[in-house]
Amino acid sequence: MLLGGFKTCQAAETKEESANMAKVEIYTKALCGYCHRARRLLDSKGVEYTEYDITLGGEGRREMIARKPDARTVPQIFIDDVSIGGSDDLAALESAGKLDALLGL
Ligand SMILES: N[C@@H](CCC(=O)N[C@@H](CS)C(=O)NCC(=O)O)C(=O)O
Repeated sequence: MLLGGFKTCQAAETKEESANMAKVEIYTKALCGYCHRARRLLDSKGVEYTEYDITLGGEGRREMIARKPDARTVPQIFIDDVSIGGSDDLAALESAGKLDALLGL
């Protein structure tokens, strides 16, 4: 009985967490220090994100430019489809104490 109740509780929390979790996407290139720095910050938060490696250009790069026409550098980070900029911008949001709310944490 007790075990059953505990399981139900866990399931509800998991569902709630994923409902609040933001969609995070990051366009990166290989050997990009700023990309590494951005990923490390996101990893430290334990959030899941989708990474598009555009080292070779192609469709991923075209898509990034379509979403953010003035993008000249990587990483380019999107949270819930809103461009938040690059690694410095991500770090600035963290320093300002605004990143967790954006990430739904
Ligand atoms: N201020 C930017 C700097 C990003 C940056 O300079 N990225 C380099 C790669 S590490 C870049 O995109 N260089 C131009 C290129 O690779 O086409 C940020 O914080 O994201």
